[in-house]
Amino acid sequence: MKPLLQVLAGHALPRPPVWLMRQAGRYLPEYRELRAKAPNFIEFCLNPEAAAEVTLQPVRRFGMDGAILFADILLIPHALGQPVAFEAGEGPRLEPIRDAAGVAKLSDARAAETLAPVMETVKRVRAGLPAETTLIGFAGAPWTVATYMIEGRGKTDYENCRRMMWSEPKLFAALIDKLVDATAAYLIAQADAGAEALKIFDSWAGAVPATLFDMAVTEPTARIVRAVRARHPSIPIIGLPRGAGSHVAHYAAETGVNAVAIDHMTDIAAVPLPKGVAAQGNLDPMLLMTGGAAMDEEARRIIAAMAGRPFIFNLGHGVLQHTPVEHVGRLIDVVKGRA
Ligand code: 1CP
Repeated sequence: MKPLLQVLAGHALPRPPVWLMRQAGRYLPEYRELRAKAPNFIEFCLNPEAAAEVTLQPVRRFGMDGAILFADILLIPHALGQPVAFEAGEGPRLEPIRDAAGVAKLSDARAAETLAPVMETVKRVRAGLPAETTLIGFAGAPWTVATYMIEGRGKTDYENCRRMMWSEPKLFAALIDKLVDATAAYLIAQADAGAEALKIFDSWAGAVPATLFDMAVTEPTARIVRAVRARHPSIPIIGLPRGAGSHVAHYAAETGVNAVAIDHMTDIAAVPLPKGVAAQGNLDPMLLMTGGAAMDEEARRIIAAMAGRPFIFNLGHGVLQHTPVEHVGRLIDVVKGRA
């Protein structure tokens, strides 16, 4: 079995497998070159030839144990009919959904057709990957995707989301229900196409008021996990409840994920995960940017702290845009015991 899949099955390996969130992307010159040729980011994600190529770029250069499908969590709102645009240097812009009419307009009637190119990307990547490398498909978790759909952009204080959750819980639940169904169908299609593991990114889980955490994060994720397992009983699923702090162990137990990605704010060795659930993480992406002896030491410290447990080396969040390419190569060498 491939090393990453062994760990996701609950086994501890002498050397942890490694991949990095956002390992494909703007820090790589070969990514920037291809990206510059695409008219816009959504079209780039929905171009199987380009998306398969950028998925493979970091694996070719550095030999990670996992390849993460090149796509974006905002393909789901796009597929449900909500206009999504990426403005250069400004991040995503969506027409915000704030009322029942906005939620009612979302339709999954054409979602499978819109997302079909992603499945073609999955097939191409599977065909082009080294035998030991695992292809990880993914989607955003309903809460994190909803933050963009409600606010209309990233990097906010989630004020409209929190207002809706508290004052119009039925409306919020209706939006989450649509996202659960669309996301489960999307992940099942990725698994049908050849994804070997799946990841559910709840990047903004840390913004949810504690009282509402289960309603917004744990339960929607658990529903997606159950739906995927009904079709693909043995596909491993990684959850990232980023910023969830004290909720992480509860999230792991209640969602039924096989692995939990731990952010860099959390002491990874101290998280009480259920038996057999793997941990993934959690080097600070800033340390990958700054590099040097401090990076090597921290990587070795994390590996030593997780020895004997099912563990996948990764960052606590995505590779930052201005990260020197050499630092990424060095980190992979350190984790693989080549340096
Ligand atoms: O023009 C560009 O090149 C845009 C930059 C970019 C890239 C490279 C975006 C826009 N998305 C992606 C790819 C991407 N996004 C991947 C595949 C590449 C890889 O991981 O190697 C994945 C898994 C994502 C997932 C994603 N998109 C998340 C969850 C993971 C995380 O980083 O927390 C989120 C929150 C997004 C939204 C998003 N996509 C892009 C931007 C600029 C943003 C907004 C981020 C924010 O709100 O701060």
